[in-house]
Amino acid sequence: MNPPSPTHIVLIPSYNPGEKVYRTVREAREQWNPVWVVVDGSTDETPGGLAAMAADDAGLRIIVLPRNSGKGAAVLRGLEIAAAEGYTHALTMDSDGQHPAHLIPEFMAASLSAPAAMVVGVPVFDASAPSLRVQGRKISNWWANLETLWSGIGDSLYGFRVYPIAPLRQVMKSQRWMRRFDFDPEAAVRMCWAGASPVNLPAPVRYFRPEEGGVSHFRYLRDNTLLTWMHIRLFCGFLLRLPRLVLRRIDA
Ligand SMILES: Nc1nc2c(ncn2[C@@H]2O[C@H](COP(=O)(O)OP(=O)(O)OP(=O)(O)O)[C@@H](O)[C@H]2O)c(=O)[nH]1
Ligand SMILES: [Mg+2]
Repeated sequence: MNPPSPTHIVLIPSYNPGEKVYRTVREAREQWNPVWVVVDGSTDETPGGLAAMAADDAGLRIIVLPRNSGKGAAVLRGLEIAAAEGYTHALTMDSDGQHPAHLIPEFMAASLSAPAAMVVGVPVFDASAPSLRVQGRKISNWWANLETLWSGIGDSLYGFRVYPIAPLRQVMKSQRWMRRFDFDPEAAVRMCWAGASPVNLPAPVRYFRPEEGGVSHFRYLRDNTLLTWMHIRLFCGFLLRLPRLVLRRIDA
């Protein structure tokens, strides 16, 4: 079995993911040690199933939040515990089987060779991807690139990333947003502002049909409203930081 990393954890926020979570966690464990799952008030049977997996596996830890508080809030909870235990970096991935566990070692290696950077997955879509989602993310990517003065964010929405924990905690604790689906894009932008430049790596993403066990909690109206509001406040933050961003770009 892989020896535990003293610095890098895999962190999986999970909310009612269905059966796919077991395979996701197993595949992540095959690639990395330790793997932590933050169960965010799930009401399906996965809290019990995951606890049973962890009972036989010292490299797997399940953190249970009693109430659903959102993807970003669940990640932050994991980061707080990881920081207290001396870990410095976290690879976040979804619990629903869409992200490529086999690329965990490659992403961790990129982070180990550039510890101050944020390693950002750039999605490679196959035919399973709904075109509305593929096209829709171009809008979020365009805004994220404007808000960072084109600092090189390859994709603003993909949650398969390695973050340095200390600056991400600082960014999250400095304001009350980024707790739900606004976590991934707002983290990309604010981490760039904080000076963690992105290292982009391609990573395939899969979309499963419901009959294949695919589960999505993304709600078009609710979450696109959340993301629109997020880009409005990020744009205001961008205007405030514009002189600093321009100076940084000139110095680079
Ligand atoms: N902790 C936590 N995780 C959540 C919550 N909602 C979703 N997630 C997790 O965040 C990840 C992404 O959620 P999805 O609903 O698949 O959203 P998505 O992947 O952006 O959207 P799709 O492309 O439609 O699947 C999954 O691992 C979910 O289990 C939540 O309220 N709390
Ligand atoms: Mg998903």
